[in-house]
Amino acid sequence: MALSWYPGHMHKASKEVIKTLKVTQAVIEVLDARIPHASSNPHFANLCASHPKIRILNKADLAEPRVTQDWARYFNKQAGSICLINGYESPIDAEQLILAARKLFQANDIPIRERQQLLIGGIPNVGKSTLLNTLCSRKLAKTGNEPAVTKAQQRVKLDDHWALIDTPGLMWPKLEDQIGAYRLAATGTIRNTAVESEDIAWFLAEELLQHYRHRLEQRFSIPDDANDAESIMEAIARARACVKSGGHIDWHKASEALLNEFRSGKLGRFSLERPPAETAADNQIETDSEIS
Ligand SMILES: Nc1nc2c(ncn2[C@@H]2O[C@H](COP(=O)(O)OP(=O)(O)OP(=O)(O)O)[C@@H](O)[C@H]2O)c(=O)[nH]1
Ligand SMILES: [Mg+2]
Repeated sequence: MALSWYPGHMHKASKEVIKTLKVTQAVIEVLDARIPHASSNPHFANLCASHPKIRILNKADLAEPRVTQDWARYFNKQAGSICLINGYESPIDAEQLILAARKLFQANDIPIRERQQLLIGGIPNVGKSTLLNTLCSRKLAKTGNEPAVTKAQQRVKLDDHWALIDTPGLMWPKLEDQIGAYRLAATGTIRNTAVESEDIAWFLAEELLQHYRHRLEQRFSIPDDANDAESIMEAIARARACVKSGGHIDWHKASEALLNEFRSGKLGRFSLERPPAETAADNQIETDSEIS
């Protein structure tokens, strides 16, 4: 079944975003560094198509550093776009953000007024409110490890000249790109109640088997002949004792185990997407042996 998740509050929140964009000259688009393409909301991109953007590749501590750098180069080449990398390992600070905003304004001939505001937008659970708290060095916005924590816009002053507006995470009505939708679900953007964890885990097992087999082998003792999602999930079930009475595999528990270990970073750092390549050779995703 096709994945989709567009609860009513997001429709309302997107109308509020449209209003705020009218009095905001630039936006901060927060992307998930593991899936920068899938985590870019096309509806939000349309709403702020004419606004210069600071793109933040967030949760960079969960992605492969070299691939994240490739994405940053890709976004920096786009007109009206500056890209910063942020994560728990090396968080950006207010000074860096203001410097980037000044550069963006200058490059786009936007006069820097006495007071400016930047709207922070993006999909749910990508770390927008955490970023705001980090930049302000105070816990001003509510955060949480589930999508749709922020329900209303919140404006905070970064300093005497710059303010930030945190917004609720937005999805869009129809997820045309279903691979992207599954990647969003795998990283925890879509509410658990809107997806079957087994579907998502099987999709993830296949993606990881293709590009990160070595990691799976190391963590879950995957047998050499395992070559499909079912055998991977079976090995995970055994490694994590997800077995019901009578020795039957508890597929649901095994799915939750894989998703939890992937989302928390216990399984390692993953980049599930690469930037569009200039040449076909650049576009190849490395296999484990090339990554290490
Ligand atoms: N590993 C890692 N986790 C992060 C990072 N930033 C945020 N998180 C976690 O991601 C989860 C979501 O963070 P929030 O800041 O609430 O995300 P949000 O985008 O505001 O989410 P909504 O308000 O639901 O749209 C929380 O569990 C954070 O601790 C990061 O840089 N690295
Ligand atoms: Mg939030």
